[in-house]
Amino acid sequence: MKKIITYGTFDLLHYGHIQLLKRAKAMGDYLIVGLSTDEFNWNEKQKECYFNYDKRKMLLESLRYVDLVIPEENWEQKVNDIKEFRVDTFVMGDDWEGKFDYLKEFCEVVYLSRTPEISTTQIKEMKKNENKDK
Ligand code: C2G
Repeated sequence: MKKIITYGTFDLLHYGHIQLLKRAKAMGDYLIVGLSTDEFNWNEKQKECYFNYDKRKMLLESLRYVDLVIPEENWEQKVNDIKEFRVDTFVMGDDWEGKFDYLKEFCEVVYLSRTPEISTTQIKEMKKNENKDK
């Protein structure tokens, strides 16, 4: 069984995230998602999530492409995750191109093209503008 892993916040889940997860799953048989906890998002990525970890986890677990969701609590856990789950391939969007090359010692590292024109930030902006127009 070929195992794939990817990590992210996946807040306000949108088709850019789905495209990434779909392509990641197509590379193997089993997809694990390291989902950033609320604390990790705030402390390390200065991201305040619209949906909390449990809701984001529930959304991901409802997707046909996702087989397992684990918490991402720090930047350093990736090596242990890859070893513990016997991961074959680590996948990230290419906005992270090169940032995780150190993982090549442990598994294949693949950066997939991001889906342009959609992001959680843009969704929030669109909502803000809609409210202004009201
Ligand atoms: N993504 C994408 N296209 C978009 C938006 C996001 O392909 N339009 C991808 C990102 O490249 C990433 C994944 O979807 O691979 C999750 O995106 P985020 O939730 O923004 O993840 P991020 O905050 O970048 O966290 O340790 C890694 C970090 O946890 C990644």
